[in-house]
Amino acid sequence: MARHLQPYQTDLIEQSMSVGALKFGSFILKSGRTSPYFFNAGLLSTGPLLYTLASAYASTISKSLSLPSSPLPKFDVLFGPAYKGISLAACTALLLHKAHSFDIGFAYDRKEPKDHGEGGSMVGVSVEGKKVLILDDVMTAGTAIRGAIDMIKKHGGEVVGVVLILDREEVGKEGGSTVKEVEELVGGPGRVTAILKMRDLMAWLEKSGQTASLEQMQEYWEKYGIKD
Ligand code: OMP
Repeated sequence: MARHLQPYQTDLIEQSMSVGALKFGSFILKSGRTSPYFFNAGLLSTGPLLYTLASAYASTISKSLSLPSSPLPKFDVLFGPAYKGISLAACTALLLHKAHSFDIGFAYDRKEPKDHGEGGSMVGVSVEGKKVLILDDVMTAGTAIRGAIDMIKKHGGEVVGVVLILDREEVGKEGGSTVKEVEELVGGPGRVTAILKMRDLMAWLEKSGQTASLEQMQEYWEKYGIKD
């Protein structure tokens, strides 16, 4: 059955394409894999683009929480890992308040701990004793997310979920699903959600008749896509 894309997903794909944040071609990833596509969230850097992105994050979170048997519990703090996660989490906390009436805190980390003033490596509301949702850009093998989970645990917070722009739906080094591995760390199935998945990008390519890119994506999926 054809995959149905929500308007906010199509908007995000098309606006990302228009500024080169989503590209199809040949790219070497952090994991060393050669990928036929790359998503660079750092290029979503105008007011209108940030609005599109934060609205999509807020809709994804709100939709996930409103499911009758939501796997994602209510949370207290939205955490954006440095650097890219910081502005994205700030904008999303604002949108969650404005458009969905959520009252949540916002926090982020410093890559270089501060040794004067208030000091430390965490900024924003304290995560201690709180339920924390991590917001990040892209997940491939889960290295970046695992670092953020460890950081929050070290500061006494409980990570209850992860929300991403793009879940690349890839297998990890051991051959298992990265999402499943990360879900195990944050409370079980359904705790990792994403605005877009690799299969959404393939559905969009198919709908827009970009067959050459779609074929390369299908080849990559055969090699590194999750088997479910
Ligand atoms: P993992 O840490 O392996 O999950 O890779 C996620 C990170 O890879 C992201 O935070 C980015 O730094 C980078 N990345 C992208 O930004 N976009 C992509 O499409 C792919 C990657 C990547 O290198 O895997």
